[in-house]
Amino acid sequence: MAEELKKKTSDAAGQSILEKAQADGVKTVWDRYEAMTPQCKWGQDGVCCRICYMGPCRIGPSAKRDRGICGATVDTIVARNFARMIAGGAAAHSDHGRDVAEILIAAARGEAPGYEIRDEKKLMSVAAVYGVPVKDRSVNEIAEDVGKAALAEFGQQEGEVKFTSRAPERRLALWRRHGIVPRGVDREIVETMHRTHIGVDQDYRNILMHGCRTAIGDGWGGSMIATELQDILFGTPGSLYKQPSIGTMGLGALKKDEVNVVVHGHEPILSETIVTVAQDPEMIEMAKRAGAKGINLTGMCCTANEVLLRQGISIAGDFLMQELAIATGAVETMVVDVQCIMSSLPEVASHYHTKVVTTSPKGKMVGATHVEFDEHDALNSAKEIMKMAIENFSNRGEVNIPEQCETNAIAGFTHEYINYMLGGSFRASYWPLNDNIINGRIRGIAGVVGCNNPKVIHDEVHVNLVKELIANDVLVVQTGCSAIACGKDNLMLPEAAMEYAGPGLREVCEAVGIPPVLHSGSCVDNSRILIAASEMVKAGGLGEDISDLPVAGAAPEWMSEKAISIGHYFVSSGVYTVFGVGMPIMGSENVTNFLFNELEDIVGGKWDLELDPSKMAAKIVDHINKKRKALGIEAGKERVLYDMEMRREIEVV
Ligand code: CUV
Ligand code: SF4
Repeated sequence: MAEELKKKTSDAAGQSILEKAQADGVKTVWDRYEAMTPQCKWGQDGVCCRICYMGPCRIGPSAKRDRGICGATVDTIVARNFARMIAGGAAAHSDHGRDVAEILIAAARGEAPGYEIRDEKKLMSVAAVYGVPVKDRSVNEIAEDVGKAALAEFGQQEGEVKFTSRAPERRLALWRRHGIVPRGVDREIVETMHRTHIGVDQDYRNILMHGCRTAIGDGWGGSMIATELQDILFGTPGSLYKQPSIGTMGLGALKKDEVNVVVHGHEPILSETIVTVAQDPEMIEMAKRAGAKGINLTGMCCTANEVLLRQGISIAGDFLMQELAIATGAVETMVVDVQCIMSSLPEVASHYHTKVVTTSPKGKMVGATHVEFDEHDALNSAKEIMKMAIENFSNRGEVNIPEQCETNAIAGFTHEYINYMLGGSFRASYWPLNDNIINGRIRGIAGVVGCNNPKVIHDEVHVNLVKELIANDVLVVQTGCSAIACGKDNLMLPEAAMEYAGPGLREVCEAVGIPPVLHSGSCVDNSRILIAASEMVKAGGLGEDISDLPVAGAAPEWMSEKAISIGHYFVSSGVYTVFGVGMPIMGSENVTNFLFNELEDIVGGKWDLELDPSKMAAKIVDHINKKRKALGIEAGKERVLYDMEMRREIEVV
């Protein structure tokens, strides 16, 4: 049994609760995955087309079926499917960004009590990008105009999405040359849907280049708007308080004797208000009257990252742990908004006392309680949810929170904070970072991001990849569930540098007092990595463009369309990006070759696929070495090869 569990998740607490869930007769994602295997090979390779109802068509190796009924080649079909994934992911991030813009406007007008402008510095920097006048105007007047300018980016039909102007000059020039600067966020998504309708764009290269434009509209548009405007409303993590947050990570963050409320999903609009309400003395008093010691708020998935970064709220788990959290029997309420919420939650919750509460009109679930979150009356919506949770405390059955040592993680390494941390308030700058890369202490930087996927052992690929990278003096920057995976594994503490980092990286971490693995936030916060990379270029000494930097991206356990959009905007921004698990393009040699090779000559970045974390690390390090060589800053360092002993050491968790 124990061996079986280890093949599902590498999280020890997760294993014990999974065992409990099985004993309780609860079906989890792993059971459903098993029931689904063997999975459809056509779908996995991206060669199944359902775009029109002459189909479905699937292209196989047999010459008889080498085209769809409409005549589409396998290249067209695979490219269209991939482009639609980009559009789906870009739509999700961007619709989130749009919501934030609307709240910012409402807050500035005084129509959203509870929300206010918390980071004026960030407001001013965004106002400058949008050309919003600031002289002799109140903060709220400026904020309203910034919100309107951001909102207009979605429906804009002509011109350029403004945040692209933050990219290095060369990058923007390259995008312009190839006609892939997004005109408006929504426009490119809609155009992707149009182009991929039956009988429109049939040239796989042309489809995928428009995919670049759409994805850039996500990374440098919708996602960046979400991040920047959230910072304005809730504070830029790290920089506001001149220190990052510290929180607990893992199922052990749930508390036996307190009312446990888990916020799960993506938008801090909701969770920030729940944080406020959880600290309300009146609510705490109510919890005590119900027999609890207090209220314990924890997060799940990207919402968790948002509230950890800004508020130091603990994280109960990543994507594959949402059902397990409920199976502890300790969760009074799981409050969800949008994205990555498993449809199984109400069913799982029905085995326990847990209430699943949906809050967004965009995301309802049969079997859940819907409390619509009204931003004009946010506090009362949050209080209603909190009261339900408190009342539910007495309905608890058996509770089993896995004993685990407390895993802390430091989080909040936004580009503003990195800047401050390295240079101090007065000479804030990226130069010290660049300098450490040039002198070879830090070999390069890898962004390791993305989801979990039951096709691989939960969290194992993330953790093993990241450990090998830091052993090779690669500083790792993380977001999303990948960040939670490594945080749970104690990699986001300064001590981790002593234990796992190579000598150069260790020296830098010790001098600055940072972990070797930096938590930069949620999925939309991948836009922070784009800005950090642009700042590195601007600080000098490492080339003229993001594609010159010794950096790489990875999503070792990805599953969502959002991950594909993120991958494609990293590539389009000039970053070598390697995914794990598999990619739904392998059915077309031409598409694979275009994404894995040809694109590099066009945009300077390219895709890659590698399932084994060790080989993935090797590819990233080799790529970084190649870039160092081109910059003339080879450190003469060979890649550290893991011998068996080192590997054993690493595997002892
Ligand atoms: Ni948006 S997209 S599973 S929560 S990182 Fe986590 Fe992150 Fe993927 Fe979802
Ligand atoms: Fe088949 Fe072409 Fe219709 Fe796709 S668009 S389902 S390939 S006929």
